[in-house]
Order: sequence, then structure tokens, then C-alpha cells
Amino acid sequence: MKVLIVSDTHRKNDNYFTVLEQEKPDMVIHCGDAEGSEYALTSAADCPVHIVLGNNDYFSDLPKELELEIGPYRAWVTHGHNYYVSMSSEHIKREARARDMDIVIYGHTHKPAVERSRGLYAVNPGSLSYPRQEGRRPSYITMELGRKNELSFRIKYL
Ligand SMILES: [Mn+2]
Repeated sequence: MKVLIVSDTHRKNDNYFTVLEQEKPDMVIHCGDAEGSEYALTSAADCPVHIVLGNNDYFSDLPKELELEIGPYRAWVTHGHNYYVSMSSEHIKREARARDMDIVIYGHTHKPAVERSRGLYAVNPGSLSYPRQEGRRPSYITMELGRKNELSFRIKYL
């Protein structure tokens, strides 16, 4: 099973459509700041699309966060701005551990990251539309769940 993880598209959706076509995921997770494009993002995919609320999603009934079961893993999806992720991932990882999560998936920084510490994955796909990391290439993550529930995460760039 392949999960496409994206974030912070801010209503500039072309790269998302390209990645969707390339990756053909079984599920999409969007970590917020879709800015009103929820319908476009959802209807373009022929798989479930889970989107959470970002700090720039003002008139939206998106959920603030989601707790998903992906295979045997518990994944928590939230934009991250309430957990000071611009400073570091320490707060959000602490909260994820308190909730007994295996994976926390967040955005907001527009910088991709995959961390693993003491059994917890903390992943951020960066932004497909307004990247801010060194080099500023649009980024996303693919999460693969193998037959024996092996987990792997890859940061990819356009
Ligand atoms: Mn953003």
C-alpha cells in the first residue's frame, strides 16, 4: 500500500496533480493549508484523501487533526502550528508519544523531514507549492506499507 503525503499547497495545485498522476497512491494525506482547494484535491484522486486544517484555512470545516489506522500503525495527522514546529519537532513528538502514536504527520514548515526516534516516526512532506528548504524544490513523501507491514518513508522532489 502506498500513501502519498503532501502539504501546504496553498491553492496552487498543479504540482499536486502531477504527483498524483506519477505516484498513483492508495491513499492521500494532506497536512493542511489547502486554502479552499479541498474539493479539487479530493476529486482529482481515485482513492481516499484525508485533509486537515491549516493555519491559513479560515472558512473551512476540515478537521483540526486526524487519528488514522494505517495497517497496524497509529498515525496522527495535524498541521503542526499549534505545536511550535517552526522551532523544532520536539513538542509535536512529545504529544505524539503521549497519544501512543507510531507516526506523526505534519506540515506548516514547508521543509521536508523524516525523523525516527525511539520507535516514533515524525514526518513532514514540505510543500509542493512554496518550498522553503535549501534549494527550494517542491517536495512530498511516499509512505509504503509492505506485505509484512514494513514501513518506509521517502522524501521526493519535483
Ligand atoms: Mn503553509
